[in-house]
Amino acid sequence: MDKEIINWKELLYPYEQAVDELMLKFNYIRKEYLRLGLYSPIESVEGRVKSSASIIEKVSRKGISRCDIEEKIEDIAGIRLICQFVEDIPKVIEIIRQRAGHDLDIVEERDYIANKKESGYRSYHIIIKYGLNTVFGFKEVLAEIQIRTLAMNFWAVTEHELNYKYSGNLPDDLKARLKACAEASFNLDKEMSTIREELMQAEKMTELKSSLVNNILENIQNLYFKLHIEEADNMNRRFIDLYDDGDINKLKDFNEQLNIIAEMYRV
Ligand code: 0O2
Repeated sequence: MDKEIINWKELLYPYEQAVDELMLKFNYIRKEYLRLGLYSPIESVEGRVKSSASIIEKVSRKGISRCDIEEKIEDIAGIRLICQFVEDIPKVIEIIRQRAGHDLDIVEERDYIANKKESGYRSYHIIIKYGLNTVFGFKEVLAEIQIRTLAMNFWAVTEHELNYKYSGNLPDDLKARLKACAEASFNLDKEMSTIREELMQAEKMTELKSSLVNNILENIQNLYFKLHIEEADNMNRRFIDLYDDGDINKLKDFNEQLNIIAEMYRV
């Protein structure tokens, strides 16, 4: 292996700039969603520059020449985008893909969610090429964006710490327990998504019901105003019965009938 001294400060500085810029950009995406009163698929943004020790470890583990560090180590600059739900992940991937050719280029995508790693690790990785304007001119660096849920992140951080403590030699029983935890946390993600879907359906039904009720009441009131008192009374009684019954489809039918009657009296 080549033995020249590496000026780590010089080498890592552009990566610090890349991490700072990318974190700012992704935080602004989140802010913009919130400013518009929308749900943000990005829950939080993290970033780090790989330590020189960790780069050296990877270089020797992978047999990479030191002069190829910048070309072969793709995660010197690392960004982590944490999502609340699994279904947010494709949305975040799309946000990044749409920026390709603008302020970044996509080098490779690795789907460790569809194809989990042997350890149980799940995340979606996108390797990007990111352009920087430095004092010395334009420079492109590689960066790795990891997209994962809160549950995937909890697992990965814990497993990473344990691996560090055991210097990468986790005992077999611990490995097996961690794998089981990875499955449990993936099932938790799936269950949370189902619950969220049900909640959204319930919300939709509540919105539909309140818009139907508003329309019905407006039509009944208009009948009164136009002095079709008997008809209005009759409709009001039917509405109260249907409302108590709680069947949204009957309420929908009734709303349509009322719309027709309201149209008739409008002429
Ligand atoms: P750190 O501290 O995050 O920098 P590799 O051979 O796995 O080291 P490769 O093939 O170049 O690396 O890329 P890969 O596997 O797509 O992504 C590497 C990064 O993904 C790792 O960086 C971890 O952050 C994460 N990762 C990959 N596999 C696992 C895993 O089994 N468990 C956990 N907890 N994280 C994983 P580093 O350099 O390992 O660590």
